[in-house]
Amino acid sequence: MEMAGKMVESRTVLVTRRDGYHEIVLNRPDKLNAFTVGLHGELMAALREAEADDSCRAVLITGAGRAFCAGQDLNERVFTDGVAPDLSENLAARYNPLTTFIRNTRLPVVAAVNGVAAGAGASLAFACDIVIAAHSAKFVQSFSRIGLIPDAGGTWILPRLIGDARARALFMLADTISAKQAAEWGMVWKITEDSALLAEAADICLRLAATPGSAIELIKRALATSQHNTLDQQLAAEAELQRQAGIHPEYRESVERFRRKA
Ligand code: T3D
Repeated sequence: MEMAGKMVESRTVLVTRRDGYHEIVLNRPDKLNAFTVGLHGELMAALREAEADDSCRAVLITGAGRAFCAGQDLNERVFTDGVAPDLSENLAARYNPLTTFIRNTRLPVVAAVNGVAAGAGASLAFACDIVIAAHSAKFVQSFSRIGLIPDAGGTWILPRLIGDARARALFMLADTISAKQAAEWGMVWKITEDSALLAEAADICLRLAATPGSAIELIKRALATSQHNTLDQQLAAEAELQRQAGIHPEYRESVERFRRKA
């Protein structure tokens, strides 16, 4: 996995600091990279580290082995003496902060879905800014099969990506969707040949790294408010964000470069 970058290995997440971006690999291939408390902790630490690194301008998340992520590790859910776990605690402590972080970070986050993305594993992918998928990848809203509702932002994000009718049926029927279908429905940006996935993801990250980071951050903020604003409110929000963009040195430098035809 190591190329030019420096690799730091931890138990359930692998991080490679590449030139301009950090690559984060979910690394529990035997369990299809299902979320444990440990994986959550390492993933959040990796994301926070990327955000704190001034040389990092994008993040790539993918999975080791044949899966992207199979959602919550169900082996962590033990019903001791018939006592049910309070799942809201895990959502509040882990899944919700993860989704919020990805949505709010200054960094563009690219998901390279290399295999099955199930349950909160699919929610993780859909929380990312740009999602590409290998031809053989698939998506399943498996929550209802085990008596749960979609979480980690899934009920908010997926209907906005594919519309209520499709999201509602996927949530209730838990059909498995191919990467091709996902692309046709607008769940993902594009699909690639399996062997080309990581190269394509790297290319996207390098392009993002070469784009003014101020613009990327403000685009994320504009899209966040557009989800609930009226048109008038959003026009006002755009004006304010564009004000901020306009006084950023990256704008001035980019315009001057254009005028020099450099
Ligand atoms: O609990 C909370 O905190 C609330 C939050 C919940 C968020 C959620 O994500 S709920 C949804 C949890 N995820 C699932 O229900 C998906 C369960 N997995 C599957 O349905 C299937 O594994 C897949 C459709 C993803 C893939 O099927 P397949 O046939 O390709 O693989 P497999 O044979 O089922 O799995 C391979 C191994 O991974 C197997 O282990 P083994 O027998 O070889 O030792 C399997 O048990 C393990 N695995 C797969 N998913 C999970 C898992 N182990 C633990 N947890 C999993 N989610």
